[in-house]
Amino acid sequence: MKTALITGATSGIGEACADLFAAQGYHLILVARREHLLKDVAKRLEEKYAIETKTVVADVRIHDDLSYGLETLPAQWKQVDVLINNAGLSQGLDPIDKGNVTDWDTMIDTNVKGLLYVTKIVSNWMISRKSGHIINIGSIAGQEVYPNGNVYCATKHAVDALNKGMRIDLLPHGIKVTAINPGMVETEFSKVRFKGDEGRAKKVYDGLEPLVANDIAEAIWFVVSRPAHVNINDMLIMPTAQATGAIIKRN
Ligand code: NDP
Ligand code: 8X3
Repeated sequence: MKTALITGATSGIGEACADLFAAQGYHLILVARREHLLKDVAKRLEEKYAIETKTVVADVRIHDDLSYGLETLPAQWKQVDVLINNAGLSQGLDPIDKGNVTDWDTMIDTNVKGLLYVTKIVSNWMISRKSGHIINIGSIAGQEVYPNGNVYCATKHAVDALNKGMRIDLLPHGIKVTAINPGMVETEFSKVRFKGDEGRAKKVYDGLEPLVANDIAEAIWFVVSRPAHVNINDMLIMPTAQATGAIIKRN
């Protein structure tokens, strides 16, 4: 039986990955801040797929809490085959001179530092077993920059660099590293970016068919299920209606 650790498992891409990996018989370690949602996801998947789960209620930005939550897992749960570094967010969409400093800190702390904190702990577990696969959720925003995307794009460019760096550093240990870089996926992402403004969030997807979270989960499953000698370094996945970060065809 294999185990996947998924950060940001209460919603969107992370929840879809939890569902798909559970369907494939994986045991799951699910990490996020919203305890009630995390427990609901875990219970639903245990009942539906007869798998086992562990939930770790933690904010990936707070190193000591995260470290305590992960390091106190029973030893057999530290045999993680797949880590999906998915927890992340955008806050605001403003020109650089108008940006909110707290929003910048939140994005940098979550998308970059949080991903690093999780990776340091779990990569050590993988190193001791000389196997594992780390999936980093980047973005089209990590491949190019779009107007007002400044700091979010910078964090996802950092994920792209870390993805490459991890692959080099973990090569001697037989650990695969892959970046999955989606374009627009309709999840809670825009609602979070616009701080609960549902109308503004909905407008992002007006007149086009965005990706859904399961599209990304399926791509991740494809990557993870390749033979041992094959690694997919990265994958850029866009809605058909989106050519670049900012060039979108709307009806
Ligand atoms: P959602 O908002 O639906 O999900 C984000 C998840 O991250 C939630 O489960 C949330 O859980 C968790 N999370 C956020 N902050 C923290 C934190 N500090 N500590 C722990 N968990 C946290 O968005 P998506 O599913 O769309 O986003 C998932 C990833 O995909 C992100 O990295 C995002 O940047 C990336 N992405 C999204 C795209 C899109 O268009 N939707 C496109 C490209 C990339 P909780 O609030 O319970 O902590
Ligand atoms: C999220 C996709 O296009 O809003 O990473 O930056 S986008």
